[in-house]
Amino acid sequence: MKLLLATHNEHKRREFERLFERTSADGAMVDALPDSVSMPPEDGETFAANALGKARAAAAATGRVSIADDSGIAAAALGGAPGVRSARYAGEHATDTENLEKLLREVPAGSGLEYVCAIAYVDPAGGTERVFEGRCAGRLAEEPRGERGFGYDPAFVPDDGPPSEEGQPARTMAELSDEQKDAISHRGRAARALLQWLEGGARS
Ligand code: ITT
Repeated sequence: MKLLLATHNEHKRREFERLFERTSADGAMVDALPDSVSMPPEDGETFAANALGKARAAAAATGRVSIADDSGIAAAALGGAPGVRSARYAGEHATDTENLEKLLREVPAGSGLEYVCAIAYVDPAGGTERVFEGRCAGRLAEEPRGERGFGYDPAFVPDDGPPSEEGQPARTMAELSDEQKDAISHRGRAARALLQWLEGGARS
């Protein structure tokens, strides 16, 4: 089974490819979205609404079964912001670095964070639509660390990450291996829920 992945974010695409490769018992795979397919504005109030908008647009443009990811970070100190606005936190065309720097300026170190990911599944032929959600709790690092991952990962210390070396601070998501991130990440959890549903044969 091949699903069209409605994202223009290369980091997300790579994470989905490896999550599907490692998790799918039936060899389900994701195909990249053609550049010609444009995504709708992300103006929903929830991750689920935005993910559904992207998956529906890809399914309508191609006629293919499509999935989309809408994700972000919620800071307790900001009442849950930036949330669905995480990609545009520091401005409409902000880079990952600008967004990360703004979070480090505005949120106290050690305060609570949560990553959230909604994955929408849309089958245009059968009319089936589903949304799967995954979360990962953590807190803001004292300073950014690590070269792996993307986005807010250098500032995000997951609560259930692997133990750090003696005398070293707890590891950020950007200091984890791909396998370690996938095991606890919001996207890993949502993708496994999707695959379990797909491969359980309950697709109607
Ligand atoms: P598409 O809409 O094309 O999928 P996007 O980058 O615009 O790509 P979103 O609107 O879902 O995606 O925005 C997600 C934001 O949350 C973006 O700022 C990411 O950097 C951040 N984010 C999501 N998952 C993350 C992760 O696993 N690690 C770090 N940051 C993440």
